[in-house]
This record gives sequence, C-alpha cells and structure tokens, in this order.
Amino acid sequence: MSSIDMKCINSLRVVGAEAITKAKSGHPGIVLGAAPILHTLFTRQMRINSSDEKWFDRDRFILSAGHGSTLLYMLLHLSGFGITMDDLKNLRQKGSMTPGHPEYGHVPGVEITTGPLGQGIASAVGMAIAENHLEAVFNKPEYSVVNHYTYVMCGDGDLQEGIAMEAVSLAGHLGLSKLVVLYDSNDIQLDGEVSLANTENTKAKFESMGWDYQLVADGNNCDDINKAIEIAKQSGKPSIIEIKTIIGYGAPNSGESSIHGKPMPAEDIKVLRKNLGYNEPEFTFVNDVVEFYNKNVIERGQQAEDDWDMLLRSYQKQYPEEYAEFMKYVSDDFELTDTDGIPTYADGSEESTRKVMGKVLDWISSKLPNFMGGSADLTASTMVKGADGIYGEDNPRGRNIKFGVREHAMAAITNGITLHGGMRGFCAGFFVFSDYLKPAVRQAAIMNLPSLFFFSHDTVCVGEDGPTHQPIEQLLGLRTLPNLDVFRPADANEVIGSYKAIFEKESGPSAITLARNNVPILEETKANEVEKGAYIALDTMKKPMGIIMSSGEELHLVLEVAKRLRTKGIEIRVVSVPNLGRFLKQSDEYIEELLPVEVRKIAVEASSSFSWNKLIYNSKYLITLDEFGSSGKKDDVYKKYGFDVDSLEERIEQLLK
Ligand SMILES: Cc1ncc(C[n+]2csc(CCOP(=O)(O)OP(=O)(O)O)c2C)c(N)n1
Ligand SMILES: [Mg+2]
Repeated sequence: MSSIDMKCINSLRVVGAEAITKAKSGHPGIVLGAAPILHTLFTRQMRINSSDEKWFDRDRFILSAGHGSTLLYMLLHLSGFGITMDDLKNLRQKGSMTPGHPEYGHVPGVEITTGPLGQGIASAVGMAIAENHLEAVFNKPEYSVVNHYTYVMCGDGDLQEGIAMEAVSLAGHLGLSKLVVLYDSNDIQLDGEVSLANTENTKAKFESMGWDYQLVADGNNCDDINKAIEIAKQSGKPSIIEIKTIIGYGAPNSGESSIHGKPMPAEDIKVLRKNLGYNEPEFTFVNDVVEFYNKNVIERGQQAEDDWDMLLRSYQKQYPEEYAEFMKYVSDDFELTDTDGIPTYADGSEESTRKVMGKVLDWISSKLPNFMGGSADLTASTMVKGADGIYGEDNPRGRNIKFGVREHAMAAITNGITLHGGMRGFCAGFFVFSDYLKPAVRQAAIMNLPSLFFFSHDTVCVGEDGPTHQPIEQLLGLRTLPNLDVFRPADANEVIGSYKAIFEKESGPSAITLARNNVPILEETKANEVEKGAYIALDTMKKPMGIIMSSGEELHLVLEVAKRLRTKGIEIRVVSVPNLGRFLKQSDEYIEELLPVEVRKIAVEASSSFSWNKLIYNSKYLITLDEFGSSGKKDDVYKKYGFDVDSLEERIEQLLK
C-alpha cells in the first residue's frame, strides 16, 4: 500500500471529522474507521463515471450503514459528482447537498436512500437480481453488455436486522455472485460492544446460507482489502468480506462507542491530526489527493464507460434487434398504451378483486418485459406472480421471484430492482402482514420509486383465520404514508381503473389492497373515474337525503342498502372511494360536488375509523371497525361487526332519520 493511499485516507478522516464537528452533528466513528475500505473500493474497483452519473453498466455502491454519509459525500466530492467543499462544510444543514443520511434523487451519485439499518443491504440484493436477470436477457458470447457488480458497505447493526438476514438468505439461495458485501466489523455499535448483543459466528452463518466469506484482519491495509474484493469478484457465490476496523481510528476515544455518533471536540481533532501525522490545512484535499482520485476514479471510470460504449456499438451491429430492445430497457421506454388482450368481464360475472388483479398483472407482464416480482410464499392466495417462470440460477430470465416468507426483504428487494434501472419491481402478501414490510414501502415513498405493492385479503371477512389474519388498522397505516398512492378497488372495473391510474403517473409507489371473496362486476363502478380517487357510483333524482362513502367489498353492501332504502323513499347517493388519498387532493369544487356540505355523510368501511376523520368529524357517522376481528365463517364475522346488508340498512336508516 502506497503513501498516497495513506495520505488520501487520512485526509478523508480529518476532513470528515472537521465537517462533522462544524455541523455539530454526525457520526465520526465510521468515517475514521472505514475510510480505507471505501478509499480502496472507489480508487481500485468501482466503475462509475461522474460525467454520466446514470451510466447503465456502472457498478452500484450501497452504503447500507447510512450514518457513514459524510464518508460517502467526500468520496463523491473527490470522484467528481459535483459535491463541493462548501457542500461538505454545510454538512447536515437545511437545504444542503449533504443531508444527514444519503438521499437518492437529491445527492448526485447516491444510488439509494439509506439510514434505516438493513434496508440498504436488502435493496442491494434486488439490484443484484436485476443485474443478473438483465445479463441473462441481453449478454451474448463476447458481448457482456450488462456486467457490473453491486457493492455494499454495512456495519454490525445492519447485520443484526432481520431484514438483512432475510435478504442474505435469499441472495445465497439465488447464488447472486456479483454481490459483494464489505462488512465494517469494528465490534462496536451505538450502545457499546457488539458482544453485548451478539455471540454469533459470522463466517459460519454466511457460509451456511451459501455465501463466500473472507476475513481481512487489518482494515487499514488497502492491498488486503483489494485482494479480498478481487477474490470475491471471481467467486460463484455472493461474498461477504469481514474487514476488522477500529471505530474512530486515530481519535482519543477510538475503539469506544462514544465516537460512534458524537462530533469530536476541537481538541480531539488536534489529537487526531497528531496521531495520523497529518498537517494539511483544514477542509482541504491537497493536490496529490485530488489528482489521485482524478486518475483512479474519474479517468478510470471514463475509460470504463468508453470501453463499454465501444462494446455496445459492435453489439448494435451484431445484434440490432437485441440492441434496440436493450435501449428500451435502458430508457425505461415501455408503456401500456394499448389494451389488446386485457382481461374483460361479462356483465353479471363474478370474480374477487385479487383474482382480477392477478390476471391483469399477468397481462401487464406480457406487455412489459421489464416487470419483475412475486409473492412472499402466497402466490396461490395473492394471485400475484411474475412471468417467464421462476427466477433463479437455472432460469435467470425468469421474472417470477419466489421470495419465501420474507416480507420485509421482499419489499426492499422490490425497491432495489426498481432502483437498479431498466426494471420495475412489484411484490405481494397478505394485507394484515403489510406491517412486516412497511418500512421498505416507506423507503419507496421517500425515494419516489414506482415500486408496486399488492395486498390481498384486505378485511376481516377473510373469515376463519381469525384476528391475527384480519387487517384493521393497516389501511389507515398505508394511507398515512406520504407519497404512497393507496387503491382499494371494489370490483374488476375499479381494478382496471387502478392499474391505469398507476401506469399513467410519472413516478411514486402504489399499494393496492384486494379482497378475497368473489364479487359481481358492478354496473355502477367506472374504471375511468378511479384516477380521481372517488366518484358518484349511484345518484338520486332529487337532492340526496344522505351520502354514503365506501370502498372495496363494502361498496357492494352499500349499493344494496341504497337500493333497498330507495324503495322506502330514502334517497341516497353512493360515492365509491377507491383511493381516499387522491380524493382528498382533488379541488374543493370536486369534493363539494360529490359531498355537498349540507348533506349528511356516512362512511362505511370495515377498517379503522381514523381514515375518515378528514371528511366526517362526528364518529357517529362512521360505520367502521376499531376492534380486532374474530375467527368464523366470513358472513358470520361480517354480521358480528354489522357489515351485512340488513344491519347496515337498519343503522343507516336510523342515522338519516
Ligand atoms: C433500523 C434502525 N435502527 C436504529 C438505528 C439507529 N442507529 C444508527 S447507527 C446505529 C449503530 C449501528 O452500529 P454499527 O452498524 O456497528 O455502526 P458503528 O457504530 O460501527 O458505526 C444505530 C443503532 C437506525 N439507523 N436504523
Ligand atoms: Mg460497528
């Protein structure tokens, strides 16, 4: 290892510590400890090109330990991504280019928003799946047009997370050989020694899950780190390299948890400089360092892309059709414009929304070759699967991912597939277990990713499985997530309306909740109105005596009630609300048109009442469900909570008196 490596690493350490101290906030421990790891990765391995940030065949780097953001920002600064020294001086400040944790879409060169431990490594598995799949679809002998690695740096905390283990287990099963995890193993975490909470054998654990494991005993030795990465790249399995580092290396309290997340006092930075033998001015990367990165990251990366461009040009000549298709993937140039072959339903036919959705998804897969996903061991229930067979080592062109019962990793992997570029991920599970994966849905919402999440069995009328399987507050939970588009279609027409609304928008994640039971296709529902979130499904001749809002399966009950009450002279308007969030964003005029202020409103939904508080302030008019369900036949369960036509009729009649 050369002295220039040492100089680069020490300047990353000192400038990082200075930036954190200036910000009075941040995590110096990982910056000082792991600087050699990322210096090695960036200067000797990463194929990235800051003048073409989104170069399709770049290596992907995921800082799963998002609290190491300062280190990443410095590397991106030196690698030409447009982050300036002023940005580093503005670390963690309002509106800065250098926010507390890496933010996708905000900081150039950041591949994924991280911070919630475990999410990064799980999404990296999704990126590696996308890479591997695209390799299989497009590469030809002599033409590896898709050929990049997914590198992760994680810490002890990441690997303690359940989501990480779910993802690691699946990655081992899938044999994702181009996934390389660099484990910053410093035996310290926020509260103290890792041994306070862990006694496990990392090597045995990973090897038993189908990974290659290597140990680098001296985390300050770039040559050793690099050698291990070279070996990992050759391996036919995913690889973890456990690199022993010292948290806060060079600081007076190095090796202690107190350096994890507290800015260093000015005196400590003096000691750090002394310990490292570092005398350069404050906030400065000297010319040698800048030139080293110019040559070893920027120029090397430019050359790598130039070489790839040459390869692609001859691929274009040799395989013009594949090239044209590849370019469609690269620019995500797929649109669901025609409706040829879309499932249609005859009047009066019956089908559950989950089955309709399953068929519509199969149809979407037939139209969009880059649509990839699956279910968490519930394909037979959710009806959600990808096309072209099960994805795996023997069928990498398959687009159906068998996630196993790993909901949390499933959603993060879905985000990774989408983040990779060229692909769009989707996944599915039981609605009640959406809580198992919600943090990853939140990540999709924060990143504005167009990931798709499907949830079947969306009310207590799943019946016999009982309260553990009956969602109550889940719909509210999803509706409260900013930037998540939540659909709850009532029948086939609204399922079609939902997918259209999703594919017509620019970006952002969507969730669709679907019902288990067969329902008729209604003449009152309108696919084209779904995009507005709500519309009048059944109106009155004269001014309505009441308005009932409902969604999903309950809409069917409400329409029945309205028709019965009409025979008694009680005229009710029924408003279908397949997407409450969208409806609340409509103009005042539209909301007033559907819900005139002077008319009594009632909401009927077998789910938490809190969803409706923005439209109805008096809980008397909320026919909802705020207790756990119970096991029994679906009709009996529905009746128990008043969600049968007779009970609803009686209650609504009472309320409108
Ligand atoms: C899901 C989640 N839980 C808790 C935290 C808060 N947190 C951030 S870093 C950290 C300690 C992690 O330890 P380690 O990965 O070993 O990092 P090191 O102290 O070595 O830098 C914790 C608890 C978080 N960011 N995400
Ligand atoms: Mg640690």
